[in-house]
Formats: sequence, C-alpha cells, structure tokens
Amino acid sequence: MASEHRHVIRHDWTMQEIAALFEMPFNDLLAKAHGVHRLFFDPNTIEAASLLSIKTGGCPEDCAYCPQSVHYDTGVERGGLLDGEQVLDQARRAAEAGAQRFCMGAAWRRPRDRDIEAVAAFLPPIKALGLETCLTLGMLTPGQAQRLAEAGLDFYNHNLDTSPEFYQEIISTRTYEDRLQTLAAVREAGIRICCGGIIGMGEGVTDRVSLLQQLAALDPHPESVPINQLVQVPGTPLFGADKVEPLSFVRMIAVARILMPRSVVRIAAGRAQMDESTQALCFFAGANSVFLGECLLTTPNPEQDADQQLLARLGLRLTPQLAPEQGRGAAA
Ligand code: SAM
Ligand code: DTB
Ligand code: SF4
Repeated sequence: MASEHRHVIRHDWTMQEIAALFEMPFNDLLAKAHGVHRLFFDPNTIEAASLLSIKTGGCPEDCAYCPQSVHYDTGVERGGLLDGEQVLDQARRAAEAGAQRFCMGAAWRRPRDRDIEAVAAFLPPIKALGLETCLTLGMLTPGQAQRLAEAGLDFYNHNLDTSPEFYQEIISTRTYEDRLQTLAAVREAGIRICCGGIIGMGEGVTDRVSLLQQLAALDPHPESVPINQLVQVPGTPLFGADKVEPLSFVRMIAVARILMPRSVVRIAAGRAQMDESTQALCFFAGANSVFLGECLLTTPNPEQDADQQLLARLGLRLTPQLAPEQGRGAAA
C-alpha cells in the first residue's frame, strides 16, 4: 500500500505525546487509530491464537497478578512439564478450532537447558500442522534463545507487564532490566517478539503511557502486542483491585495501535469479563488478535460458540491457517 510507506514508524515517542493521545476526545482517538489500522491491515480479519499451559503452577516469582506463583494460595494445582503427545493433541484441537498460532506457557522463572531441549522437541510436529509456534518460558539466556530459533520457534512471549516506575509494586523477584535483556536475546536470535502488558493492577494513566512508551521504544517494535486486562484471581494480592473502565481499555488499544502501526495488537486476557460492545470497540480501535479457546493458562476465556457468534455478527473472519507442513520457516 503506497500510503503505508509514507507512514513513519517511530521509536522515540515522548511521554507528553503519548499522554496527549490518551487525552484526546474518544471519537477523535478512535478515528485516528482506525485510520492507522486501515493503512496497515485488513480491518475485517482477526488473528486467532490458542493457549496451553505446558507446565502449571509452583513458580518461584512473586508477580502479584499471577495465580501460578508459589507465594499465593490460589488453588492452582501444580504440574510437571506435559509430554509431547499431550501437547500435540491440544495443538491439533487448536488447529481444528481455526487457530493460526499455538502459544505454550510455562510457570518458570527461567528454564534449565534440559527444559529447553524438551520444549524444542515439541515444535516441529506442531509446525507441521500449519500452526505458528509461540513460547513463554520466563527469562532466557542468549544461547537458549538461539537453540529455540534453531528448533524453528516463530514467536517468544515475554511481557513488560507495566511501567518501569510501577514495576516494583508488582514484582520483587526480578527487574525490568532482566525483562529487557531476555527480549534482546530473543531478538538477537531472530525470533519474532510478542510483548505487552496488563492493565487493571492499580496503575495510573501515566504508567500506561510509560508502558506503551517502553514497548514502542523497542526497535523493531514487537510483532505482537498482547494487552491483558487483569483477571482477578482469589488469593493473589491484586484480587479486589479497582476494575478497569471498559472505555479505558479501548483507549489503551487505540494508543497501542497508533504507536505501533505494523504490530498485531491482541485483546489478550480479560475477554471473559468484557462485554461484546467493548470488544467491538477494541476491534475498531485496532485490535486484530484474540486468544480463542475456553481456557487461557489457568483461567476461563469466552466459550467457543460465543466467540464464533461475536465474530460473525461483526463480519470478522479469521486469518487463514498456513497449509500443513508449510508453516512459515517449517523447512528451516
Ligand atoms: N512465567 C513466564 C513469564 O512470566 O514470563 C510465562 C508465563 S506468564 C503466566 C505470561 C504472562 O501472563 C505474564 O507476563 C502476564 O502478563 C500474563 N498474566 C499472568 N497472570 C495474569 C492475570 N491474572 N491476568 C492477566 N494477565 C496475566
Ligand atoms: C499474554 O500476554 N497473556 C497470556 C499469554 N500472553 C501467555 C496469558 C494470560 C494468563 C491469564 C491468567 C491465567 O489464565 O492464568
Ligand atoms: Fe511465574 Fe510467569 Fe506467573 Fe510471574 S507471571 S509468577 S513468572 S508464571
């Protein structure tokens, strides 16, 4: 698209510029975001990702939002790493349900090299189904990222979660710099990056501005930007936090779309607690990805029927899957 090439991709957005976007009249903000969206994407096509927890609970980190932390009593049952057949079985189901990407999450602070080997072996048969692969395993060394790239990994998810300023209110067991280092290792290995955050943790608008500034400063921008609305889980410190106003969530999506025009922006966690009109506004504001399937990692996602009906009512279609055995990079 000729106009796409005239649109400048920036990594130097200032806090003032981003704050001014958040303060725009709602209609002006949505018109601007939707205009950017149409320059870079087909506005009626949505990417579908499917999530599986491949290693659940017992995580030593203390992320205040997370039901899988060993520090909080949330009733999440702790499990070991699933075996390859269990994972492949779920990947097949995801492909049948129309998913384009299969995302696997593990409740680790950082995987051991032998964990990386086990997980790397999951990838080729999943890619052979025509699915893109994404992993989120915690912190990686450059060598581990390289190993996953060699195994054909398409995306690595590692969220910045919130602003650098608010981060220590949420997590004490690792630093923002740790997160940035893993992202650098993933980028260096040539794996595409999925990186976003969570809103609804008691942060202020300035923290949302600052999170988006950090994400947009990554060069290149993360190819996928998941925006999660906190799923409040009893037993976590953030249970009972003030709920996000639906229109604030829409504004977050719109500003993300404007700052990172080429990135796929996902309404990630929180759709089960979100009404359909809010989701529709998010799609108008530039969201073009969702998790499909009745479970996120440990918490519920909308029912398959409800999602199918919503997409049909909005005239949204799913991005076609790659032909089996022809997943991007499958032959690499
Ligand atoms: N342990 C790895 C890590 O933290 O990077 C990977 C798994 S972790 C569960 C992946 C992401 O899920 C977190 O970075 C966070 O953004 C999101 N998440 C976890 N619990 C959540 C919740 N209750 N609500 C919304 N998002 C959540
Ligand atoms: C992301 O940004 N959100 C997903 C995925 N990446 C790994 C995880 C959401 C988890 C929600 C809480 C749960 O189900 O445990
Ligand atoms: Fe562990 Fe990831 Fe949950 Fe933090 S978000 S407690 S690192 S599983």
